[in-house]
Parts: sequence; structure tokens; C-alpha cells
Amino acid sequence: MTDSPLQVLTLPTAPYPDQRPGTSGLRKKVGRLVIGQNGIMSTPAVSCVIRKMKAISGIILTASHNPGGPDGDFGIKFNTAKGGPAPQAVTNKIFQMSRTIEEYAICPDLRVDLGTTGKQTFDLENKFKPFTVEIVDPVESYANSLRNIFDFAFLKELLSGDNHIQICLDAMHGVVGPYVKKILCEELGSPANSAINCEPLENFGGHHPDPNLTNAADLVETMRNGQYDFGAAFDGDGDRNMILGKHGFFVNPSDSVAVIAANIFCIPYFQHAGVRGFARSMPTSAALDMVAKVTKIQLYETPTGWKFFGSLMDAGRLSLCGEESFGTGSDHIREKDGLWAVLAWLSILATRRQSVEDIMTEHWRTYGRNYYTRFDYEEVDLDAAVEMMLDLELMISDKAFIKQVFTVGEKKYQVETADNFEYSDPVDGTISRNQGLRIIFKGGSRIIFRLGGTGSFGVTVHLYIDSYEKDINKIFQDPQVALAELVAIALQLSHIHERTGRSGPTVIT
Ligand code: VG1
Ligand code: CO
Repeated sequence: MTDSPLQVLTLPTAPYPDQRPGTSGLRKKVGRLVIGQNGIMSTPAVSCVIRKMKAISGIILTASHNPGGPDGDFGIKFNTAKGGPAPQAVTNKIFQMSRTIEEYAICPDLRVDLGTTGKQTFDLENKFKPFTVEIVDPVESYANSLRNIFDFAFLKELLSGDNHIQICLDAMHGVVGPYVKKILCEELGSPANSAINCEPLENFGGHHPDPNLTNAADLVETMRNGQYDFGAAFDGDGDRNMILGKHGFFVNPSDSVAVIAANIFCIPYFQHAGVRGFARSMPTSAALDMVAKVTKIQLYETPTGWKFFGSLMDAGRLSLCGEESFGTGSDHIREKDGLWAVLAWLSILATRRQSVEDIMTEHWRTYGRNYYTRFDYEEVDLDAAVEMMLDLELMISDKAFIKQVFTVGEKKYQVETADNFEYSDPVDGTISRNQGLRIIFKGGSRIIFRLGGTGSFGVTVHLYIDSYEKDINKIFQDPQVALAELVAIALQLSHIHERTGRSGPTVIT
């Protein structure tokens, strides 16, 4: 408490015409702020706290999986009262308002002690009375919710019992470090050496905190020698995850959500709550569809971005979902949740007592394998990318394109359908157009082109390719080999290298 009221200044400002938020913005009068201790809280933990405290909304200052810090990106996520990313109707409104902003209030002498948990109350002038800031333990509420979802005693046995496995979790110097240490190490008994890069750093140690084979290559290397049975990496704000098995066996994210779906009752939460539906983003492979079909559970195909899942969850139609971009989660919150995905996998390992690789290959034997790869061309000139997409759309919407046959070597692919993906939200009917160009061949193989919306310079062109194989003699190939023909067709159709001036993608998953 301060003695005399602190001065509030009103400063003139001018609109920024280019502040369209990807997911973010805020304009409520704030009487109470809740902040994670030392300013740290993961995106899934924020979602959890918003829901628990019935907050009106939340702001997460993060560039998520982008490289961050003084020489990197900065970002703002805005989540609504349900705990999930704001829908486009909200972000459009924020964008509009950002163009007419005339003043903002700031209190230059306000000093909040971010290091001490508890409430701090400030006596401010005029409309902000009373102003309370509550500093909370960033892990506590979130850990509590995980305790209600998973069987911690069972997981403790897996990680520190007589017959325990060894795990290696790489927080990539993002915010998940404290969660890993507290939940996996302190509580579930995994030894301290299983938590690597677990000190959050403002520039992520100069690395790009995106958990994929390129940016988390160190973890893949660490896993190679076979010391660890299970590995995982997280992105800067803790909502993404990459799952690895012994010797660095890679679990594709599209497969990961399918495996969790097929083993969903290894997770106590679903035994109680039941399973209402599965969902995946459009570019995610149809591995989850195969499980949905067998289990007769409804499957939804949504555009890219977690906000589309939120609407289904709020309506009680969705329990488990995933994106090919290393996002996995459930309706316990309204964000993808990296640590949740790890505990989900550990629950499966604890129940089945098989290796990650055995679980994955058995899954392919049962359901067939959806070969998958994604090529990213990052920081491409926006105009060149947009033009390429327009030309592609023109080409695929030509009637003559349908039924066209492409022959590469011995393989033939006949186009069955092609479109620009459009989604009508089954809950409120909102239509989202222009969500990616799809070319679907007979038998279900797909080539998808989509422009990313989270980069900060130029644009990322995503090329997604997948193909289904049910012949068990053909399910053990390298995806790059299995998909080589489709890749060749995609490159030839789009002329992406010529159009972008690149000789190849920046990241291959
Ligand atoms: C990317 C991914 C998408 C994910 C989004 C946010 O978007 O493709 O699946 O939901 O990032 O992830 P885009 O539009 O750039 O392709 V995060 O970790 O930044 O919240
Ligand atoms: Co993220």
C-alpha cells in the first residue's frame, strides 16, 4: 500500500494502422490483475487459471514458438473468458479499434513486486479504483488440474519405481522449465538430469524454441544413444510438444493424437468424463479419423488454429484434438498443452509397458499408416506467396484439373477433388474461408498449400503432404521416401522454388 495516491498521466498517441492481432488485444477496465510469479506462466496454465478464477480474459506476452528476446520476436495472445484464443470476430474488432486509438492511461510510478506471491493493492487516481495485483504461483493451479486428470501415483511408479523408465524433457529455455521441475521431477520423482534447458531465458539461449526435428535437433541427438526411453520438447510458451522414443524414434504429431485417441482410457479423466468427439486441423493427417471410425466417435475437421476447437469444446462436442504443428490437447482447458501431452503418453506407457516405438508400430499395423511430411518455406516475400496461391487456386478450380492423372515413376495419382478449404462452425454457423488449398487424390493422398499466420516477417508457405498406406509390408518406410512422388508433384504444380526464389524448404518435418 502506498500513502498518497499515485499520479496518473494521460498521453496523446496516434493509431498504428498495421496492428492486426493474430490472436490478441484488450480493452476492459481492469480492477484486478493476476500475474504469474516473476512474470512467468505457460499458455496452458494461463488458460487453466482464467477458467478457474472465472477471469474476464487474459493476455499472454509471448511470441510462442518464434525466436524471441531483444533480437527476436515479441507477441501478444489474447484469450477470452473460456480460456482460449479469441475468435476472429473479437480480434477483428480489436484490429478496428487499434486504428482509431486516441489515448491510453499509464501509471509510470506504479511498482509491482513480481517476485512475491500474494495481493498488492494500489491507490490510483480516478477510474481504476481499487487496483489490485495478485501474484500467483504459476505452477500450482495448473498442477492441481493435472492431478485430477492423471493418476499421479501410477505415473510416479513409472518414473521412479523399481522398474522405472528414463525420460528427457527439453524446455528449450521457454516457460515450461519450472513446470517440468516441479511436476515431473519433484512430484513424480524423475531425476534432475531428466530436465534439460529448464531455466527460462529471455532470448531462449539464442535458440528457436520450436519443438521439431530441426530446432530441437540437440534433443534428438541426446536421445540417440539409447540412455532415455522417452523424450519430449516444448515451445517457448509451453503449448507445443514433440514426442520421441528411445534412440530418437520420432512420433509425428498427427500420429501422436491418434495414439492418444486409441488409448484414451489410459487417462483417468476420460474414464470419468467420457469421450464426446475428436478433432484435428485440416492439414493434420487422417490418422485420427481412422481411430474415430473404429471407435465410432464423431470426428471434426477444422481450420488451423486452436480457437476452432474451443467452440466445439464449449458446446460439449469435443474431448481430444490435435494439430500437425505439434499441438495436442483436450477439453480440460482451451489451449493446446505440451505437458498434458507428455503425461498422456506416459500414462499410455505406464499402462502398456511397451516402448514408444512398439506402441507406434502396433498402431500402424492396426489402423494403417498415414505418411506425413510438412515443408516450410519461411520468411517468403508476401506478394510472391500470395500470387503463387492465387495462380494455384485458379489452376485447381478449373474443371479440367479434376480427374487429371499424375504419373511419377510407377505411381499414378488421380485428382479426386480440389478446393480452397472452407469451414462452417457446427455450433454457431460462423464461416471461415480461405483456409488452405487442397488437392485430394483417389485413395485419400493429399497435397495442401497454406500461408501461415504467425510469422513476423514475410510469410511462411506451408506445404503439407500425406498418404495412407494399409499394406503392413509397406508401413515401415522413411516418410520422405514414401512421399517422394507426391512431393515431386507438389513442387511441379506450384513451381514453389521458382516463385519464392528458394532452392528448398527451411524446415522439413
Ligand atoms: C501455426 C501452426 C498452427 C498453430 C499456430 C499457433 O500457425 O500452423 O497449427 O495453431 O501456429 O501455435 P500458422 O498460421 O503460422 O501456420 V503457437 O505455439 O504460436 O500458439
Ligand atoms: Co506456442
